[in-house]
Amino acid sequence: MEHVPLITGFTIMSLSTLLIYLSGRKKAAIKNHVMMHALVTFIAATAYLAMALGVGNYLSDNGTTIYFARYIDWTVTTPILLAGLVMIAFHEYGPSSQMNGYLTAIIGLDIIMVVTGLLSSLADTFMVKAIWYLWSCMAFLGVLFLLWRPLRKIAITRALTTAGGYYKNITLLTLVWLLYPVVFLVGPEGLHLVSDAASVWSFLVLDVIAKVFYAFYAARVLAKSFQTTTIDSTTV
Ligand code: RET
Repeated sequence: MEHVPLITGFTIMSLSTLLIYLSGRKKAAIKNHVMMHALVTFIAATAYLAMALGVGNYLSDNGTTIYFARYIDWTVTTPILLAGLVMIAFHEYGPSSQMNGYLTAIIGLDIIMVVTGLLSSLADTFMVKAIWYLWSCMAFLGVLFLLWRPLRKIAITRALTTAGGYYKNITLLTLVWLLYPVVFLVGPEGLHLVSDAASVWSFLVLDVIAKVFYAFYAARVLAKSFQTTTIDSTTV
């Protein structure tokens, strides 16, 4: 178990939750998005605390530690991040929009991606590990396809004020998310080319970009799209 990166992760995610909340709570136009991002880091802080305290860390027969809290974190936080993007793509559709089933589809694929990633991590033989890893990658490709094809088209044709913001956000998200399967593959849960410590540190760096940096980036990009001036929320 890697105490230093796990406690570091807990500290960064806790402080980030406060910072994201405090910096965005008065921006009425993007408040919903700010709350979603603060919830993501809050859940991550909780997961890092559980991992640091040794709750849900499973030592498999071949000596690999599997952190269940990490997969529970991803199962909850990645749908929140994707839901934010679907909402941006459908921005100008109005409150009656059912989002054409895209919300259900993208969250479904995303949850399958995370759960089958966990199955790959738990598998004993190389073959079974590889099958679940590839299955997870297929679901991930489905997520990326929805973001880059139908949802991007919808954002361009309908969500005129936020289309640019949508594009910038999916670009950053795709670049960072693509690194997760790479870190998994070279880490102890995959080919074991690097140590548990290196793997935990790498996931921490990715988490800071995907959850914390992305929160501020998305808030800036969206606020620009809306051309909002800060409004005191008590007046709205
Ligand atoms: C796994 C391993 C199996 C193959 C694939 C994976 C993808 C994981 C991703 C995780 C993203 C997590 C984020 C969390 C932030 O809150 C499960 C590692 C494709 C893309 C962004």
